[in-house]
Amino acid sequence: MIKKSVYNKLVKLNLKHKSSAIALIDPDIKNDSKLGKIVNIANNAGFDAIFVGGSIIMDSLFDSRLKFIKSNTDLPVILFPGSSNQVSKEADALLYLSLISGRNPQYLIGEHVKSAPKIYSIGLETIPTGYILIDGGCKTSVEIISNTISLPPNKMDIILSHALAGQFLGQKLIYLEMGSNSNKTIDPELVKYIKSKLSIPLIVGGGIKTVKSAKEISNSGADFIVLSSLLEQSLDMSYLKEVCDSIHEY
Ligand code: 1GP
Repeated sequence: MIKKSVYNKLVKLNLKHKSSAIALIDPDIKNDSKLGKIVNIANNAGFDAIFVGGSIIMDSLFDSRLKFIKSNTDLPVILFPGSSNQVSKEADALLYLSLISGRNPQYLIGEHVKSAPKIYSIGLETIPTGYILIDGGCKTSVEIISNTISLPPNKMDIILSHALAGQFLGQKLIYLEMGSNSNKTIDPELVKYIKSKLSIPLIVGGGIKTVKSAKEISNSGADFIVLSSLLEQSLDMSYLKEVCDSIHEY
């Protein structure tokens, strides 16, 4: 059987929506007791896909939680790996992340080399993604773990140069990240500026916790909006529905 490309599926989503909503699930022990509820909201609030991954997993149950998520949803399940250890045949695809805002070779090529033989042997689809950290005012887990620094949000041309470099290197997506649970979101003006110059889809995430902020980012041209903390912390189906509607609707 020929598997359909998950990347093509993602791109097609945006033919019917203003932006698409992605539920990011951290498969860590902290979410163990509420994993079923989180997946249920991802399925029924209007999300279009699920990302699974985290900077650190505090036990060895990554695979079994991923299996649980996959067996309880029909949405595409895409790995958003914190390291080469978070590669699994249970997922439909993998964001093959290059942390292009940083200059740490481990996250530009090292983790890729370590994971490549496993990806090859399980036949997992890879979606090359340029990952760009933007400073939200406090140090994020990704900065600590990756030993990189984020880009200042007011240096729009520097951020654009990174995004374009990612595109020219062959990335299929650019992800602008403010950090999970950030007090700020990426500035919609920055999203608009980057989007106006890129010809590949743009993902935006970090700190989006209200209908207002989701709508602003979506109106500014983000193709995909990632929500994690709101989902984990509120578990409020009707509010999450409102947020997803505001992401989808023109
Ligand atoms: C983090 O962009 C994501 O990688 C989501 O951030 O947890 O703030 O929604 P939040």
